[in-house]
Parts: sequence; C-alpha cells; structure tokens
Amino acid sequence: MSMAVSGLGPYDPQNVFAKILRGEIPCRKIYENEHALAFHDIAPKAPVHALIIPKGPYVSFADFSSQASDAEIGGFTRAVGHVAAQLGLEDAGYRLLSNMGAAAGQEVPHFHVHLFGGAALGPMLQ
Ligand code: DGP
Repeated sequence: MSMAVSGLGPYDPQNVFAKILRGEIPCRKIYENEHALAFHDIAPKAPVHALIIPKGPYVSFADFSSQASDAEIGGFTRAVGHVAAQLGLEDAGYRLLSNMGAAAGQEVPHFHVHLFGGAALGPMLQ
C-alpha cells in the first residue's frame, strides 16, 4: 500500500479523484480502460488540459511506479497515448507533466498525469 514518500501522507480514499473514480462527483470523461480514467481538468491551463489517473490507490508517481503491477502501468501508459490520439494532438504535439509530492506542488493526493495541448506551449507550465 501507499508509503508516505511524497510528503502527502498515506492514501486518502476521500480525495477528489477517488470520488470521481467512484462516481460520487462528476467529471468530463475522455477515455477509460481497465486501469485508467481520463477527464478534462476543472481549471484548464491550456486549450486542452486533460488528466489521466490510474484506478488503483496510489498517492504519487513514486507509489505508482514502485507498487503498481506491470499490467496497471501498461494500461495507464496506453491510456495516456490513447487520450492524446483521441484529442487529435499527435501531429501538433503535447506536453505531459506530473507533480510528484508536496515539493512539486501536487495538490490532489492521487497520482495523475496532466496532458496539455491545443496551442504552442511555453517552455514551462506551472
Ligand atoms: P496537481 O497540482 O498536479 O495535484 O493538479 C491537480 C489538478 O486537478 C488541478 O489542475 C485541478 C484539478 N482538479 C482539482 N479538483 C478537480 C475536480 O474536482 N475535477 C476535475 N476535473 N479536476 C480537478
């Protein structure tokens, strides 16, 4: 189970993405497979700003990369690529970003990857 390597503590099943996974709060869903769910960010920082999350209870990238099964990691990674293709971003390009832990400003303690696109992106998006 999740270790407190991120400064965010153990996995909190009441975090907002856990509630989205359980269907307790709505999201604008983009794509779903056995191991991952993708939806639009509620406060987009680019014309396209998607979030891809694993379905398992992982606080951060450190937890996910060390504790998830190969099948979960594979399903999640394929979901990221599928979302980029579904959103028509492959030719123009896009940016993937994941804030790992408190020092990086991770706010939601359920591992997620941001996918930004739809415009020429600056050298860095916070
Ligand atoms: P991070 O700072 O990396 O933990 O980013 C968390 C992102 O989650 C942030 O861009 C805003 C987004 N977010 C927070 N709450 C909700 C929500 O209820 N629904 C959706 N769709 N996105 C949310």
